[in-house]
Amino acid sequence: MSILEKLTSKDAIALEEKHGAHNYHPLPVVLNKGEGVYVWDVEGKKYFDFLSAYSAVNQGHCHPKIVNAMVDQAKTLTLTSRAFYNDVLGSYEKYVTETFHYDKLLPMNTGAEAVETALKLCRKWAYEKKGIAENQANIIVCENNFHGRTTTIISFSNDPVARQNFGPFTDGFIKIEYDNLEALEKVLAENSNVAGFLVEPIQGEAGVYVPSEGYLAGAKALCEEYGVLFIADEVQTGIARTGKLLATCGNCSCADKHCSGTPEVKPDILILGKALSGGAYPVSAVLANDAIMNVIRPGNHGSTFGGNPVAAKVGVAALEVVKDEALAQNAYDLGELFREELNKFIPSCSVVNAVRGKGLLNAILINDTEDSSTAWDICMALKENGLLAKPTHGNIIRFAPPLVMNKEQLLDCVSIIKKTLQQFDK
Ligand code: IF1
Repeated sequence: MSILEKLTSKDAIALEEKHGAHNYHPLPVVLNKGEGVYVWDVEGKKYFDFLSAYSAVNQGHCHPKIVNAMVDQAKTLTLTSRAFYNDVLGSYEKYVTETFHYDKLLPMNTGAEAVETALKLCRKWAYEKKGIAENQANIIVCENNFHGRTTTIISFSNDPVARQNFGPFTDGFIKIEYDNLEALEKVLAENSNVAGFLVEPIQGEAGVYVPSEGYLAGAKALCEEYGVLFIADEVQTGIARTGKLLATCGNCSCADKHCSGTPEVKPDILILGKALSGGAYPVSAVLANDAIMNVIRPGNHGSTFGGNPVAAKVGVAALEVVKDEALAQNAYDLGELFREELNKFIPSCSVVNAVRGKGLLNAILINDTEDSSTAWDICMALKENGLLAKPTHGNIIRFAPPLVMNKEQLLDCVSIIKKTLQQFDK
């Protein structure tokens, strides 16, 4: 078979099975086109995308403004490395730092790289500004976290599948229960060597755990009290996904499309990724004010592609789309509608226990054991019914459509979800 021949789904899956590492277990669907809230498989079947590449495609698939920005820049200058300046990076850094109200931005590519950057920045600040003895800094993290797949990041994961046989691991992390301020205060009171607290505003992979009202504000206040950096990993929750520009915006009322306020809980270090590029290109970033970011000096940290001109142009276009199309407000409104509709339906369906989430980051809890295949089976049935979603852990199905979805499309998706769940009702 010529590699140029049109592949069937079966062919494409066989090629990956033979020639690709088996580091994923995808749903058996082979996509070859995306547009807005829709994707198509190689046989031409159309689906609603209810995963958005794990909240990277918030702006919808192949958004013309983002794609055009990428193509135009790619025809001009793709990569200079940071050995030289380029004429795009500074403007991108200005735009993004003014959008999120920080002095400086350190550009990277993937979410994990940005998390690693934040950890290094936090440690360096702790040694050079807080005065913690070298190599003694601890960073507090939460049980059931997900921050990426590098060796240091999995060092503080408690997911055995993500950790097994990848040791030895990196020291310097203290794990506490998520959404537990007493646990945080206890560790802060007992350890003078704490540099920072790394937290997801909503734990996505753990099953879309939304913390109690006031948790993030309380954690930030404790960090301030103990002189510890509050580090928010908004790789998945950021860029309008939860109904605000950032999940740490909390109940900030700046509904206007250009956020003029500052987040209700302003992180000392903000980590962005995924939808910072609208899913068109790997773009991530770490933002902080000068008192923190200026501990980084030439040669301390970097990346070949970090801050490349294509990423910079794509990042600006992706954020402009979020603002110009008021995607945070849309995510807020449609999220309320989605949970309202499912909460009306759930009492009548034995296979689902609850729905939870914020904005258009939601999940349903399936009424079966974690090791059952029910959630997977439901996702397979959703696929047959024209909607793509995937379980997170075991019996939880995450629902995260592109934020450009309209009310009519959302209600169509709710109908598909309800019809499918009824197929499993006992
Ligand atoms: C996979 C999960 C989601 C993230 C947060 C950092 C990163 C991620 C909060 C790292 C990445 C992705 C990774 C991808 C699947 C997906 C995922 F299932 F793995 F956990 F979304 F929940 N912080 N999440 O969610 O960003 O390096 O991937 O750009 O690894 O399977 P990345």
